[in-house]
Amino acid sequence: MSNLLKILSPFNNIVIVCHPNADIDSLGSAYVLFNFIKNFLNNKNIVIYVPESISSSSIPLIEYFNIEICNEFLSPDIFILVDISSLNQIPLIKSYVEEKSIPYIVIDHHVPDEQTINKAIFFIVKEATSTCEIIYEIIKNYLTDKKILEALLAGIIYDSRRFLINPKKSISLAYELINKGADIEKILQLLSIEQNYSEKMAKIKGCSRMKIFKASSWIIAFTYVSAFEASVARTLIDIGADFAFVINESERRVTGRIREVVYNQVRINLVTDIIKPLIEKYPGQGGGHPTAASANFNVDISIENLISEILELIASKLNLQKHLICEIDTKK
Ligand SMILES: [Mn+2]
Repeated sequence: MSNLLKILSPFNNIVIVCHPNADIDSLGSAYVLFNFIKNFLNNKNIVIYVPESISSSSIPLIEYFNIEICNEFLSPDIFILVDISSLNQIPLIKSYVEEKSIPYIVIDHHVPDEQTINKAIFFIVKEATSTCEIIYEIIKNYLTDKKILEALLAGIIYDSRRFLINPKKSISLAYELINKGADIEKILQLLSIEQNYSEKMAKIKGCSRMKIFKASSWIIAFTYVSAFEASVARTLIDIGADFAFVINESERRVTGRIREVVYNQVRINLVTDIIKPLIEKYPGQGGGHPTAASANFNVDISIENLISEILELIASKLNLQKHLICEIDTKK
């Protein structure tokens, strides 16, 4: 961590950047870094910046931790990108980097975007279930404040999907944080606060509009909604789909999820096998994890077209002929 502090020491205006629709892994990481830097480097002007919106599930936690979020920043000297793999996700920051040569640091656990990493003045990017996990490993010897421990715990619980992903690591880290004083009951309670009406509606609509395909013994589900795509995709996986793709036609976006055990078996990587080939054919930006990723296109693609393209990619990865993937009649 001293490396990070050393690199930051000449800069006065530090902007910590979360990803759009910031979740608690991104916000928790930003909050912990904010306090860490404040503690060790005096007289710095630091803000946490969130482009666009905040994920609705983060709101109770923002209130509990009292995280101050800025929608603007003045003359930044350096950016710290947390839980973000590519500058393409944050066009405003990208323009500062390109036009004003503002340096940046990346701390992240997604599949790295080479271009973004190569231009960073410093990065800590590795495979982990959450960015909070990476930050914890770096600063664990300096941690004493209960809220800081809890912010890391919240990010770890959230991104591990309550210890379903990489349980051995996430449970042991949570155990360490609890032993140091984090109140896991409080955090679990904040993470389970009733979702809002529109999110519930999006999930229910998403389920009712599903198109289902069978590829050997795998179930591939597609649907469309106009918001909460990640949450809808997770719901489709929760109810039994092995692959879930949620299309937001007006925003020209597709969000995919693969069930973890399926990924371990078939090794279809959403980022490299689905999203990347799609954005090569239909220009856009995309990224994420092997089992959770999304793409934003710059051109219109119909839902039918997108479904057909994705099925084609899955078929070729599974070494299946596309016609062997059949649609399931949901009326029977
Ligand atoms: Mn994350």
